[in-house]
Amino acid sequence: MTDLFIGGQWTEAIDQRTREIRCPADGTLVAVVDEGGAKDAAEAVAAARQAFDQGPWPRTPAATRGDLLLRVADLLERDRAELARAESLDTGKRLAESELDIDDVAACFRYYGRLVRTEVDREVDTGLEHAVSRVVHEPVGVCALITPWNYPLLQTSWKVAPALAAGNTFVLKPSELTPSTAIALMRLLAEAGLPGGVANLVLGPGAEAGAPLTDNPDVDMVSFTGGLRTGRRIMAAASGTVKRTSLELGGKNPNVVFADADFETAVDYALTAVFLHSGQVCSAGARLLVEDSLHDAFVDEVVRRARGIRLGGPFDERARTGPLISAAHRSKVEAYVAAGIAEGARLRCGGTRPDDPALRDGFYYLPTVLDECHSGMSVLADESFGPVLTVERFASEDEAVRLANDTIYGLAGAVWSGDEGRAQRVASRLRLGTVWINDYHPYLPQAEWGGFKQSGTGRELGPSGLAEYREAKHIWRNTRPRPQGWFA
Ligand code: TXE
Repeated sequence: MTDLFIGGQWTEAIDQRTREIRCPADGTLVAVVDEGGAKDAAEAVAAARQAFDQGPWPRTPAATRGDLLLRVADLLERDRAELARAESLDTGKRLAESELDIDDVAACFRYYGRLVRTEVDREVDTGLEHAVSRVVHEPVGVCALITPWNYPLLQTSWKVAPALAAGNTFVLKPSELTPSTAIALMRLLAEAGLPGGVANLVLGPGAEAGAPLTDNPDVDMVSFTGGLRTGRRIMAAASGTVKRTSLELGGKNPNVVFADADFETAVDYALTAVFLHSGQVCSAGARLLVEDSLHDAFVDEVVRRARGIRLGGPFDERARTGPLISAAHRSKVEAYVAAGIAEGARLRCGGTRPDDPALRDGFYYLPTVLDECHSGMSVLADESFGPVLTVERFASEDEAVRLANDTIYGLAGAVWSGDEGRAQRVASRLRLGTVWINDYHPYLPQAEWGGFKQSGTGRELGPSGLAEYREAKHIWRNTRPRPQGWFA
């Protein structure tokens, strides 16, 4: 096996360890891949460092880099079916969702390819006759890109595309659970003509293959998407050499429904907000906040429909959602629900594994609704990252805002109201990186994505996504140099 990609060469893990990748929907063996560790990570960083310091990529004109990204987008579209299938087998996600993910991946490469081709240096007015000044952009250097398992290739593209557009070199460390599409991407980057050493891939567990990237002095930047606890650890490790960090650490996202919202639409989206991909979405609308007068009817309808959601594997076309990523993750979700019930939440549906024998070999968990939740409960504080909806009620606009903001997270959320003025007012008071009004989950590659508060640092997507991977340099030129005479 040669699944690691270092310095333009496919190579095996130095310690020759391997890992079985199994589909979470039924446990079938998907692949056996190399499992790297600290030594592989060090080699990959050395290759990326050399490519940055001596290779052509950082000095390649931005327009040429943009052209390469556009070629990668074409290749992603060519291989769409194969990539979507690989993503579904690794994650257990419905094939139709993986296909949309691959479309979004191609769109991300296309967006940054075009953006970087059209950029110009910024001239600055010095106010002086004898001096001109401009600001240019340069790559940050060697980037460690560490990605999770819920949207493996999509999260990777949000980092790889802007990092390459800006002229960096990188080491990618995908989740040990879902490496297949990262391996495929390395092949496509090479096919598109990326010079050796610019893109490097290390596989393996976070503590062994990921952590050594985060304190290596030759790494200039760490971009990470994953859990809050890991994010804190990475920030601390990166502080030793003051690396730039860009972190997306999930959310505990409020979905705020006022009584004057369109009932059918708000119910429908409340379900999608939390149960899409079994809640394994950083922006999942896991906290439903409903106005008192609407509460009973709204929650009854959400529960009725949640009970009817069909679970199934990637290729079950009638399934609406799939399994959790692993046995360990399902245990975590189970413990979270048990804690909520012990704290006084009212279990309205779910709260257990399905009894369908056809689902026995997968890590399934039923869509779950916990009603009567209130401040101070751990179910409102922590991310479950599973198909679990908590319900709180509120009596006024002020209370809705206060409860919605009562969290250490600040990634995303929604407001539902038929009153445009109220919706805008509430949206402006929510401490969230993204607020949807009468909608849930859409995003745009050309708009920003990222968290307030402990949901992270920095921004992905949009022009700010590119700015994350660049240094701005000010170049001042004296056009008439001559002695000043101060110390004559
Ligand atoms: O994530 P980790 P896990 C949340 C979600 C989930 C929890 C834990 O709540 O239940 O995180 O999930 C690598 N140094 N999210 O354990 O550990 C790891 O190998 C360097 C939210 O799966 O954060 C993987 O590649 N790297 C989230 C990546 O970090 C390390 C998506 C993410 O794993 C490392 C996923 C270390 N010390 C989980 N430890 C989102 N924001 O969308 C681990 N890794």
